[in-house]
Amino acid sequence: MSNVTGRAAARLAERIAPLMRRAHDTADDPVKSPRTAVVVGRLLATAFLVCFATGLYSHVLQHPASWLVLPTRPVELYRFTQGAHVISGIAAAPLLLAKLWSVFPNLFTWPPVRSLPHLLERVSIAVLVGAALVEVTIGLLNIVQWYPFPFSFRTTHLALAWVVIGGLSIHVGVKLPVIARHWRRRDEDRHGTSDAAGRVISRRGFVTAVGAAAASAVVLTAGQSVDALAPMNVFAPRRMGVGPQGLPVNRTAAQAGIAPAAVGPAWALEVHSSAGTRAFDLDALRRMPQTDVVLPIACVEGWSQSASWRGVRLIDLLATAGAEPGGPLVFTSVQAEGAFARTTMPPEYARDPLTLVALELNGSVLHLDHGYPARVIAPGRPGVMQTKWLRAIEVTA
Ligand code: HEM
Ligand SMILES: Nc1nc2c(c(=O)[nH]1)N[C@H]1C(S)=C(S)[C@@H](COP(=O)(O)O)O[C@H]1N2
Ligand SMILES: [Mo]
Repeated sequence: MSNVTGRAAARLAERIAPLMRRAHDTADDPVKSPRTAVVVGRLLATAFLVCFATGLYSHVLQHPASWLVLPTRPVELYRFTQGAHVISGIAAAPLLLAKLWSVFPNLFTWPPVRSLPHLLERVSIAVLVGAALVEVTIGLLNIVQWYPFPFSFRTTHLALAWVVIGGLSIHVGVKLPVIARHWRRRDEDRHGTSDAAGRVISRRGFVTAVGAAAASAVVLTAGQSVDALAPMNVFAPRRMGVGPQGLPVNRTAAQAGIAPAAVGPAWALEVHSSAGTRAFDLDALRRMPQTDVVLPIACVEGWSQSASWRGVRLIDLLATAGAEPGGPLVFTSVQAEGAFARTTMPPEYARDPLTLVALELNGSVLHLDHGYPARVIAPGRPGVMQTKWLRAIEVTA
């Protein structure tokens, strides 16, 4: 019996082997050399590592451990890290495609498995490639606010980040000898080669073209977070300076279901603490000492912009209400539903003198879409935590 299957397998292999060899040769060309794979791979690995570090930072800011004191300075730190995350992510897309193209002929390796280590290596690369493609694709879909997939973006993106970085570590470890051999340019890498049809193919030309593609993708989108590049922002979903009061809006009052009556004359901001409940209507807030700060809105989706805010220092408001921030504070929005209707703020932000209950933006009363009558603005925090249309603040000791 085993003899029969053995012979069938051998005959099948005999048929497949030449097909695989032909596929390999068709896909192969002088550009797809180990040197190309190493040069593109270095850029891609750098982009992935920047994404991983800044992505984890973003995660920690949104899910802080109670023992961790988060930095409130520099005020633009999160603007910088999340800007770098999305910039590196965008650069990673063309680099990933180029990298896969440069190693594509290896898909037709024959025999497919030579040994147990070879099997493990191929499986780890399959996992790495799959995870990286999905990670980059859903990341790009997220920044254009399109969620055609049925799973939670953040949970999947975070889990795949570990898979990608784990797979990348194994891959680099296994390939270390090849990487070392081709780290520096060698004589045979220097010149173009001619293929069978006599066309000159230059590895450096390919790598330059890939670099140019990645650089263009960055330059034409990074203006959503980098002021100097703002004029060249053609493809990013948000434009600096475009929106009410010169600042983009992520979710409008209408989209958040804010009823005008809920933010009308009857509106008041409640502060709950062990000292009891105090309510501040808009006039009461306006009569308190006002502070001006310049702080960015830095959206997790990668757009950001600095703005001038004016309002009541949170720490002053809490003191007036007799509250002392010992533990996390809970902010509730007039918005009834959605992930941002309630947010939590570690006490280090509440104690920072730059953290405001803002009433004005860029010189005039907050636009309804920016959170009228009052919104929170704190240094170094992701935009999602800068709760608009405030209704209540709960202070825990
Ligand atoms: C290998 C590449 C990547 C890695 C390792 C990576 C890693 C991460 C990690 C760990 C997070 C935090 C997730 C969380 O808060 O639970 C994150 C968030 C995010 N990533 Fe990536 N990422 C990559 C590529 C991309 C790309 C290509 C884009 C888009 C251009 C992107 C856009 C985002 C966005 C918008 C968030 C914020 C999600 C949120 O908090 O709502 N990422 N990323
Ligand atoms: N109540 C509430 N607050 C919110 C949001 C929201 O949807 N609802 N969006 C948040 C997000 S994701 C960002 S980036 C900022 C954007 O602030 P802006 O619209 O004033 O620019 O508001 C945050 N505050
Ligand atoms: Mo955001």
